[in-house]
Amino acid sequence: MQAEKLYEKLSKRLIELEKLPKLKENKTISKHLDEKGISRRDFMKWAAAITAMLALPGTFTPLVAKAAKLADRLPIIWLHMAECTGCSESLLRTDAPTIDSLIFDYISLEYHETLMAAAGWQAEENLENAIEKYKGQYILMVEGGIPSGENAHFLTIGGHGKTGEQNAIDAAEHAAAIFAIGTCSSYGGVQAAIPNPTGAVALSKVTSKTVINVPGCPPSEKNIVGTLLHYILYGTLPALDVYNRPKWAYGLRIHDLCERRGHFDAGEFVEEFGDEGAKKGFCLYKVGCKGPYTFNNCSKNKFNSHMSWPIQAGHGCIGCSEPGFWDTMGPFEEPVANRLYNTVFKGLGADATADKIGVGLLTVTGIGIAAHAVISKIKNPKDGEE
Ligand code: FSX
Ligand code: SF4
Ligand code: F3S
Repeated sequence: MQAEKLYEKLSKRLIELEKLPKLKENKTISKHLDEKGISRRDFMKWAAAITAMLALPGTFTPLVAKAAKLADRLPIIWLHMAECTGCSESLLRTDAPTIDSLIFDYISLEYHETLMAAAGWQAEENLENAIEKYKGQYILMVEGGIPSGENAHFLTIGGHGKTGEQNAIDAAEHAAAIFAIGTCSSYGGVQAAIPNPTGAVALSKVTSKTVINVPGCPPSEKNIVGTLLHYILYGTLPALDVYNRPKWAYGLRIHDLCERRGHFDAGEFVEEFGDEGAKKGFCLYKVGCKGPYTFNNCSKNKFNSHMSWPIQAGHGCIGCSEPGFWDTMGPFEEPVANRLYNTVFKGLGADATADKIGVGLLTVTGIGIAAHAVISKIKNPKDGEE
């Protein structure tokens, strides 16, 4: 769609949203941010960054800012299943709250087990009331894998002892949009690792409705907030990849966005942790980096108030936003080498060296790294495996 037409469409959507009542007695977002010491200038800088992240032209920044202001018009129900709560923590527990985490303070979070004061019977009633009151309007966000079928009892919640699976099914039924937050909810996660004793599955396995996956263990706060703002802006689902991940966030591989990529192309690798190559910031492929098989934008968004990300910190990517990574990407500090694995590159497991990985991936993705890979082969006499 042409930019002007899209601008018009999104503006109209926001005008409609603006007519909806505020769901809680909120201060304006400017006042909310002001009280936390965040200036309007910082807010607009943040809106510009989100605009770029959502692959929209810079002229859309005022629309993104407005979408953030209207974030209190849509009710959100956030359920916890089997997980570590790291996804919520990624968003909420920063020492100096970022604008992303403050947006979550500001939205109308009707139900969130970690944050609410209610417990037991009262919590259960709150959930039922929120579903009833906002039928067909609420956004459902679910964190955690879901013990299912005959194992569903492994996750039993609340006064009436409902299973997590039943809660997820009931909440999904009347949701306007459904987001699986984190790898556990997107694909089952750590509790679904072999032998999966609780029969944990992805949210998409317990509902027939479309689920947008926002994986990562945990996902970055920007990907969580970006997903929400995208929905506020468009009111429709984003373009998705084969695993139902938004393409704006998961369209490229870690390897394509990596600051160490130049070293991969030049055949400069860390051979073991702590060596000279590690000190020089060389590529981590040989110490297990799974960046070539993992789709996410971590290098752009980073974690801990956007401070760092795994590869910047000196460890390879462990593939945490791919399905079944606990089983398929390990051992985490060894290269994939000759093992088979089960990502979108299924069957590409016969790669013995980093150079071959480059060539192998080229045939699948068409991304032009063959020339570099061939050059690095020639230039890399220390690589004796060939
Ligand atoms: Fe899973 Fe979220 Fe990993 Fe943890 O709860 S994606 S275990 S970071 O936190 O679901
Ligand atoms: Fe970066 Fe890992 Fe790719 Fe090396 S293998 S360039 S460290 S993503
Ligand atoms: Fe996960 Fe790899 Fe990013 S391990 S956090 S997808 S760098």
